[in-house]
Amino acid sequence: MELNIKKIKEQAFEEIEEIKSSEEWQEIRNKYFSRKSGELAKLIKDVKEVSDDLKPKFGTLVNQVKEEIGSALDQKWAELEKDQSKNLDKDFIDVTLNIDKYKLGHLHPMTQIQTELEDIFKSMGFMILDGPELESDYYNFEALNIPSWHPARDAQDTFYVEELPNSGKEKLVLRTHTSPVQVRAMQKYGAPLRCVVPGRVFRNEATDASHDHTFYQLEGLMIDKDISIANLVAVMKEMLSAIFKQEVKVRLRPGYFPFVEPGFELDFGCLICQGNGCSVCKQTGWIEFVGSGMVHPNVLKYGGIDPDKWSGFAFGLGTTRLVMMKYSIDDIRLLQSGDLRFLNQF
Ligand code: FA5
Repeated sequence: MELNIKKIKEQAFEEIEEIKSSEEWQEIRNKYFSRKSGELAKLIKDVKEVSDDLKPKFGTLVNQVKEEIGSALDQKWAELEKDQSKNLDKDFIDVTLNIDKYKLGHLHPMTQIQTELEDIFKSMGFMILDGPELESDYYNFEALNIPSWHPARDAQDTFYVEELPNSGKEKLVLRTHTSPVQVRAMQKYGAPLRCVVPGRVFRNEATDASHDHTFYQLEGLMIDKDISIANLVAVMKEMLSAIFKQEVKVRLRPGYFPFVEPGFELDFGCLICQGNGCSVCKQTGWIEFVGSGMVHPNVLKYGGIDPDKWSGFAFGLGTTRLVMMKYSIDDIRLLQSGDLRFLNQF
């Protein structure tokens, strides 16, 4: 009996020494401590079989071995836990690690400003509309009071799409401005009407630091009873102050556009020199920014709106120029260059 107890103790210690995982630990623990079939339970049964005078001796011995195996198992468990936390240290992921290498993209500065403008106008009750970039000659010119013989067509030369002979299709042009959506919106929604139309426009012209062949505009139109130039100025000031986060001065100069009467060029006070004169404002203290005016009665009629009952203002601002001013960009062509060294600055 004594020999058997010794053998089981040695075997248990050997097996505990070999344990590598919590699963193995559990297996060995069951092997010795299981109440029904465990090795120690078997030894206790054997003690019951021995003569009464030997029972205390073997009983004490079995309890002693039971304690020794139990504490060897406890010690092994502590070692396993320590190893596990060492492994966790090895697998640790530093979530604060600088991931500059994998830079996420971002919105183009044009899109950023366009979204900002849309939010500002939405807050003043304007709808955001869209129109076709490939536009009919009719909406781009005719319906804006610019018939085919009109000299104003020269100011906005564009790219014409060749018609198929006898196709009966409308003559198409790459739109030169966002103004064609004025008449489209009037026809669709009638009066009263408040909308802005952001979008891309095209002109057949030589490029320089402030002119591109493809650029962005935002058209604005407000038609209601008793609309006056004061409404136009108020809306422009509100929009500029929201974009530049400071109060901005505006001024109107007479300007000619066949689809407005009277027409204006609207300038704003240069924010780079605060109106004192610099190279950006060409020493004038003012930046040319928006074509605008009161919608011409003929255009209202093209849109199906009675000019005796309704009046309105319209404007077309150069969004690309606004972006240049906001971020002090000195060459418009950079914006469409696709050059990441430029774009990553925004
Ligand atoms: C027009 O396009 C008129 N449709 C604006 C208008 C709308 C007037 C409603 C009255 C009522 P203009 O050609 O001036 O106007 O262009 C408007 C703005 O677009 C300019 O003030 C300027 O900011 C911008 N712009 C014009 N040409 C270019 C160009 N080549 N490159 C970049 N921006 C330009």
